[in-house]
Amino acid sequence: AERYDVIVIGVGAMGSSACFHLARRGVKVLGLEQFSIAHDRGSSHGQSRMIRMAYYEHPDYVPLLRRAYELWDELESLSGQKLLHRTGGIYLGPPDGGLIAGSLASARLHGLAHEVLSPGALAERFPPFHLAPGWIGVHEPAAGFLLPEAVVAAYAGLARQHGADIHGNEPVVQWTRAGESDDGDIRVRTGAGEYLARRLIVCGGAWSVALLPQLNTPLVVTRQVLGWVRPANPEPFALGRFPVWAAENPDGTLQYGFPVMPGEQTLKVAWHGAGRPTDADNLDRRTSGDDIATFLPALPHLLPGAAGPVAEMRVCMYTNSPDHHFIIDRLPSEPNVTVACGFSGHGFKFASVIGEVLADLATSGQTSRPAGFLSLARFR
Ligand code: PYC
Repeated sequence: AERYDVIVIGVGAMGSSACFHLARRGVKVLGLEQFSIAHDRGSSHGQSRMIRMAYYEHPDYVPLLRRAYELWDELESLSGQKLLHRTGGIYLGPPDGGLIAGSLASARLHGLAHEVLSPGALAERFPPFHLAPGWIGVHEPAAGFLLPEAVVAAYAGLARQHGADIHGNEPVVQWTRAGESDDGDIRVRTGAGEYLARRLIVCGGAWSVALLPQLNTPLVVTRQVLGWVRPANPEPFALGRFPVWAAENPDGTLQYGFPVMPGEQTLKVAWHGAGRPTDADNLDRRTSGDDIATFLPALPHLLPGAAGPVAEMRVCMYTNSPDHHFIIDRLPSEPNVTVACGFSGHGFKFASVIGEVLADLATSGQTSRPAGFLSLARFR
């Protein structure tokens, strides 16, 4: 069996970044991906992923986001590609709701640039948006979106340039501790062969459930639908004029969306809430009227000019942790195995820094990045 310093299972958002960070440190790394590199079967496809700093989910994410932004800038310069569009972001909802109150709490605690918009100011500055009675808006200039497929391909390509072996279309059958005599090495078996490594990183997205029975923490995989609608006049929604946005529903879930991409006539809108539970291998990729109902009825109230026929839908997955916060840790029962999972529908924007943290944890057992709040200890 060929021997590596580190094997990474899952070369999606987190895994491609981990492979890059490891390889550029001179670590001998193998990335194993069951589908092609930058595929549309998991959680990192569908044209765009939002990035924001005034993090309503918890202020502890903000220091990680600062580093994530630095690393996104670095990825753009290393790859020579535009991967992050800073469009600004508009958040809409009741002032005491999770989205507005949480975003403002993070912005104020960490001194992040933002502006509270009264209904009058919003109407003047961002006319396409309509506020419900009693709502306010928050504008965050640093927000925008990433191009997920291009990011995964760029990280995998750069990892290869630094000497990483990245194998696409090679599903992992099993990983085990190789035995005491092997000093705790990890053995990974795929359909094509067997590999040994000192350390293993598992970032299997929705497949983490099957890959990590030792996790002892339930992960719920859900089916999520992304929609593209065709407004009568796409111009006000064009990239360069229109921001990314999120609006809070009464149940705390969000509607959200993106600008019209250059050369296109449709804009992406979707619902951020846990969809119907699924198994990663049995995801129903067909779409129906029930799926349309998750994003289209909100548009006439929020963005009347954007409401139009549905042009396309795509299906992806969330892997939800019990508290909807990420899980980044070494396995207590297998300290040579580092895991990153449970991104719960808000992880992609962190992929640049998560890869760095995974490289730290796998090589030295610790990281100077403030990711301790994401450890498994919180569930014990
Ligand atoms: O992570 O920013 C996010 C997000 C918005 C909607 C779904 N995820």
